Amino acid sequence: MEGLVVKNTGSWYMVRYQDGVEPLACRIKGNLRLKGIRATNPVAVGDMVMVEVKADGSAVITGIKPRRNYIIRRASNLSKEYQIIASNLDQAVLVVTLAQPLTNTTFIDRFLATAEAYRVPAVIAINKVDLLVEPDDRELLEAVVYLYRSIGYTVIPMSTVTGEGIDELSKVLEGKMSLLSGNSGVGKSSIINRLVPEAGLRVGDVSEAHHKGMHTTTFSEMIDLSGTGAIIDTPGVKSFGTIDFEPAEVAHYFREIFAESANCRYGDCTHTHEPGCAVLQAVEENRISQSRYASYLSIFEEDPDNKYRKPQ
Ligand SMILES: Nc1nc2c(ncn2[C@@H]2O[C@H](COP(=O)(O)OP(=O)(O)OP(=O)(O)O)[C@@H](O)[C@H]2O)c(=O)[nH]1
Ligand SMILES: [Mg+2]
Ligand SMILES: [Zn+2]
Repeated sequence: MEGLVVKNTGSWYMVRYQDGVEPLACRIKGNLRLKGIRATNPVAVGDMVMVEVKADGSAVITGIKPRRNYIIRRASNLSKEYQIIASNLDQAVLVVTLAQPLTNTTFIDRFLATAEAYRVPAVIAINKVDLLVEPDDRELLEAVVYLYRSIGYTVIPMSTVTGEGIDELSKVLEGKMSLLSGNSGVGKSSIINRLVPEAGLRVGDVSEAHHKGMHTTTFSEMIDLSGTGAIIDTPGVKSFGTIDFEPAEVAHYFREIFAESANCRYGDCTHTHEPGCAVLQAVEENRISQSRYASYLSIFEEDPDNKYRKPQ
């Protein structure tokens, strides 16, 4: 039979094969692991899978149907292993915070670039805006909202404490299969609990929220929304390594850099040092943000597979 993977608990995969029936706990067939040789998880939440139920009642995933799309990250910056975060998505919501903790812009931009590369529309939710009360914090919030909206992304400032932005997020999620991703402690599970109170997801303790390496959610799980659609809660990720980007492709995944690159003198411009580079000029003139450009460069410089080296 066939089913949808709704939860991954490490060694078990919960597969929904019929509406209104408890999902079936499945193992993976041994040789399925070998096929996804570099993936730490050959099967991801969102996958449609083939399941075989044995005579003894145990269930085994024997195959994965082709994925429409997925979000993937390098397990760590230097690692060759990758992790498929979720598959078959209508959109990915990146949850970021500008305080407790501060999400760094490189992380945001690498996530967005990956979403572009794998053709998953991305939305940015800026959570915990209730904590941004000082004028400096409000200014930072405005700047971040302006930056990403000007590039063309939907940005939703929100708070699970005051309820700000919850209705707007609800509308964006309606009828869609969405991934919720971001650093640990930004409030992904809190957001889902606010949207679907009966989900009862575990959220981090306020007093422990700042401790490094604390992950409250340890497994990915799909939760049905109250209306139509579903949302996938995921464990927080610390860094976001991009996978297999050809150097010449990277600019394609930064919308505003790509638009500007049409005006570069050389067709194979890497936008790092070339004369007549329209991107460098736009950075100089603040039409492309320094932080976005720095993120663009970081993909070249930190990617171990990168064949491109900056001239000394
Ligand atoms: N001030 C404030 N705190 C929030 C808000 N949303 C969540 N929190 C708190 O942030 C902490 C972390 O929330 P979680 O929902 O566990 O965060 P998470 O992103 O699911 O974290 P992981 O599961 O570790 O990836 C908890 O103490 C929440 O109560 C918010 O809008 N404002
Ligand atoms: Mg969580
Ligand atoms: Zn250029």
